[in-house]
Amino acid sequence: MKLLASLTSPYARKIRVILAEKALPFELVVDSPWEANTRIPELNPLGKVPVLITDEGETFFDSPVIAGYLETLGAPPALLPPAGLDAVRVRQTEALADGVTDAA
Ligand SMILES: N[C@@H](CCC(=O)N[C@@H](CS)C(=O)NCC(=O)O)C(=O)O
Repeated sequence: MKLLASLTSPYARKIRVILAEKALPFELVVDSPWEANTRIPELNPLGKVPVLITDEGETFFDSPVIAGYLETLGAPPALLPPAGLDAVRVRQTEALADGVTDAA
């Protein structure tokens, strides 16, 4: 799979940490939405990184969505509870971290 990301994006860094924790092989494609020749708007209507392209050619964007997709691959360690209140709590912590980053 390919991760399209800028090297400074904290959202992309979150995904890179998950990929490293799970030892999932991927190709990092450095792409910045602010560059004139960016491919990001073709892949993400929101025009933001990170974007993940799976080995099957499906595209996922928005880091919580990408994190959820990576969890479905089943590679240890599990980073999200499968369902229930614990899963909601983890999502809330992620939303808080993303919100603090958005505000910074
Ligand atoms: N909610 C998104 C936020 C992604 C985001 O804001 N990425 C920034 C880089 S850190 C971006 O691509 N900004 C481009 C723009 O706003 O035009 C996620 O979690 O993936």
